[in-house]
Amino acid sequence: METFNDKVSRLFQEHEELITRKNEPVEGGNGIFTRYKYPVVTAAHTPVFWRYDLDAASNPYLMERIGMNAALNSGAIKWNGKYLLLLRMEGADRKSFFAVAESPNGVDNFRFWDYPVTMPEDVIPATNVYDMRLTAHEDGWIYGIFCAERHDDNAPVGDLSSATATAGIARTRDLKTWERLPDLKTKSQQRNVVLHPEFVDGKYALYTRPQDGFIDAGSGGGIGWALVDDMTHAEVKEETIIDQRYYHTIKEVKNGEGPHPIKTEKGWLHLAHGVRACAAGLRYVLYMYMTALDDPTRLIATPGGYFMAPEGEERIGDVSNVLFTNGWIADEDGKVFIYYASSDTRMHVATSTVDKLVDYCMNTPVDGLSSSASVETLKKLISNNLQLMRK
Ligand code: M1P
Repeated sequence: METFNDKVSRLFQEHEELITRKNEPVEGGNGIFTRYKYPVVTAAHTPVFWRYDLDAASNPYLMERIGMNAALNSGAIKWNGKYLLLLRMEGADRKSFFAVAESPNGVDNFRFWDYPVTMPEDVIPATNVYDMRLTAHEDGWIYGIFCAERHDDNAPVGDLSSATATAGIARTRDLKTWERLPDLKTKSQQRNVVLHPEFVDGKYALYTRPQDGFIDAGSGGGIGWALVDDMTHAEVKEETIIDQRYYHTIKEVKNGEGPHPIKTEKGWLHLAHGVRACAAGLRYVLYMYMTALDDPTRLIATPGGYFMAPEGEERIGDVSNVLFTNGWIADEDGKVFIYYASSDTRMHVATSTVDKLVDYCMNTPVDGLSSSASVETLKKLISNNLQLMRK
């Protein structure tokens, strides 16, 4: 009969097999990026000692005591030669929290640090925190901006669902000890706020996403931009929309900046999410755009349509039909690791290069905003190709 210690050994062995499983690129694809066969981090990747009480006296049946529900929307950073994900973990109790997992190669062998992040709550405490964007800023700090969610105390008595979204801010020098800064002051609610890595006109620059309510981006217009004097008392005084939403596009209902943009010779390379509505609910896809180096508010490339949409098992999960990203890593050799979550459940990686992504942005036709415009764009490509093929 299997003893308690045998069961413990089995748990650790199965877990080790899972986290050390070699990941494989999926052959084929569209030439823009490469997906990988397995998710890089799931709830099951969390250490056994997070979920089980390993004391035979207090847990004779060796039952899971603290359930993990999902591993999703993760910030990312290259740190001491390792690929780090700052994960949004969600427990069975629906609370999200942050935890770091590191990999030697960016595509597999992600191993959690022993403890999750202790995020100081010496501001107005939040009920839930999630979706951190990491920015190693030129001021020397690593900033984490995330959504701090609180119950909306202005909601009618008995309404336990209404909430508010605010940008929480913290900074660190080692990704272990965090200093909490006051939340971002803005006129509207905010989610998907991201810090630009460089000073602009001597100020900190933020990508924002003004929204009418907790869920509804409404009149917010799109991805905004704001300059801020001081991150220790960050306040958005003026906000301009730099990436607008349009009717009948992949970002008709909402959009939001992903990770901070990557600086390239041709401009700032952006990755974002766009949301449309359909009979099945909301559909979240990833899209890209580029802005000018001399003016990061000026769009210079707006490839039409989505860059990545949910496929296969990615389409199913806690919130189905969702791809979401808030982390990528550009290596010194130009390789880019795009970390994305599917259906608010698990984390994946896709790889590409800076050159390919810039080419994608510069040469993918823009969205002409109507069926007839799309047909004209398609006809142009077909006709050029037919001429080439007949030569
Ligand atoms: O459920 C999909 C996503 O919904 C929200 O994103 P947005 O604010 O753009 O609608 C966030 O709650 C995000 O965490 C979640 O993945």
